Amino acid sequence: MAFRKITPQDISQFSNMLGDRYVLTDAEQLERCSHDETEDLRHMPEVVLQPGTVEEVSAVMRYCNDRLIPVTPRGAGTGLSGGALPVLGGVVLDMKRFKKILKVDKENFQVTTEPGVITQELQEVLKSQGLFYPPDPASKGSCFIGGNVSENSGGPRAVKYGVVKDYVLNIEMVLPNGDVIWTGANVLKNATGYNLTQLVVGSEGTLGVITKIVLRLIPAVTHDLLMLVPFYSATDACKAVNDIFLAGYTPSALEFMERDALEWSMRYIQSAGIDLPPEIQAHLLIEVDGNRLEQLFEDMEAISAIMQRYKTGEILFADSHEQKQMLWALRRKVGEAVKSNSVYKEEDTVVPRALLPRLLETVKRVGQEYGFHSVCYGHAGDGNLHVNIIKANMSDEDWQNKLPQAIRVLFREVVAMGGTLSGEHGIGFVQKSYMDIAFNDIQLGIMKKIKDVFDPKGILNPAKIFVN
Ligand code: 2HG
Ligand code: ZN
Repeated sequence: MAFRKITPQDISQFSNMLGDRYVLTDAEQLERCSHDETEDLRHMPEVVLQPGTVEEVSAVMRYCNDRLIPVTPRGAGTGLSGGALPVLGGVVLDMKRFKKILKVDKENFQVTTEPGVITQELQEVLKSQGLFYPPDPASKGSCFIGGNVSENSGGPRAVKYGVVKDYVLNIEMVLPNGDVIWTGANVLKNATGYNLTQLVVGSEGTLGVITKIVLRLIPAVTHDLLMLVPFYSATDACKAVNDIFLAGYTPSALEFMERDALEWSMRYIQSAGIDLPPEIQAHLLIEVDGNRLEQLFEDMEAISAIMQRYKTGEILFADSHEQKQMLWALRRKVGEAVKSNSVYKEEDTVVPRALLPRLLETVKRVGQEYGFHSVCYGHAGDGNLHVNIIKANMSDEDWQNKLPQAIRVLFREVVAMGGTLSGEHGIGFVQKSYMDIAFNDIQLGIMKKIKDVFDPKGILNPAKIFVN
């Protein structure tokens, strides 16, 4: 589909719809919306529009759909697969004005929110009312709940509480032609027609613009314990993960960090952090939570005994809120620390959990064969390993041409293990060329037909998820 460039007439029409102050063409705003947190990619929009109501979103979509102007929806711009990049120019639809928590229905354990609410702020408002919304992406302090729904985000607590999709009951969204629909109903069980809600969750802003979200909540949990277990071998750390579940325990978080990940994060946040003897190659950060503290101590004792079946260093039990905060800061800042340290490529591999040791060994073997260093960390409890490939002294030529071959080899081995390309960061723009490894033409054909049903002119978030 040949898209049309934006004209001065379009700009004046957008001003009529939204008001001048919400039609942004200045260099600073265009630059702000030209990137998200994905590596160092830039694609400039022609205009940034900031609608404030569903009706305004609908008017903009109808106008752009009729004139073949591409529209890229944007939340907080914390995405890691280029989902918010206006790769074909056109409009960035900045949803930051949709920042109201519309209704907390305590009795039904539900909340109705607009998409531009910061995830952690939503969680804190709910916690003050004894309600818990668990999904906690590393970027929770800045990411929008709408972006979390669009990417079906995860985070450390997914291992016990699940991911975003497990909490979304209903979505109001604006279709590319301007029609406004709800996808489901505000009920905990729903076997009525196709599940449009779950189809939209994780659709990366390619099927419609989310304007309201109804989330399921659970009762707040009162206690948690945290420990950091050092391992002499990174593979052993990965092996120890599944032993915990086989022994009947489900931690509320089970994070893996290679030595470099922790070391770089300590340097990045200038935290004295923790003692890191040279023989230690990896750590597991393990949390248990619940309402009976004595049970948690028993569980933690049992889990640390399981860990000590392997060669471990001195286990650090976080015995204060501050120490817990410090350990979580070290874990949550790894991504930023890597980004600040080097040009990198982030792969969000995921395999059946018991195969995590084999995944780590595969990453390191492919790195040997193709000459790249990797810093690995992530949600070991989900079998989800973030592989940060570090450019370091790799030539630009190899970085551009040889590395994609290495990534294809890695993804083919991941899929052969029963895994897939992304556990939580999505496909967006940067992973789309690998989709043929995970899906055949029939499967990709079905996905593209679904996209055509929602967006027959292909104007919404174009050039994402699929190669063509
Ligand atoms: C995490 O688990 C994030 O830390 C990855 O999902 C963050 O790669 C990043 O920047
Ligand atoms: Zn993650």
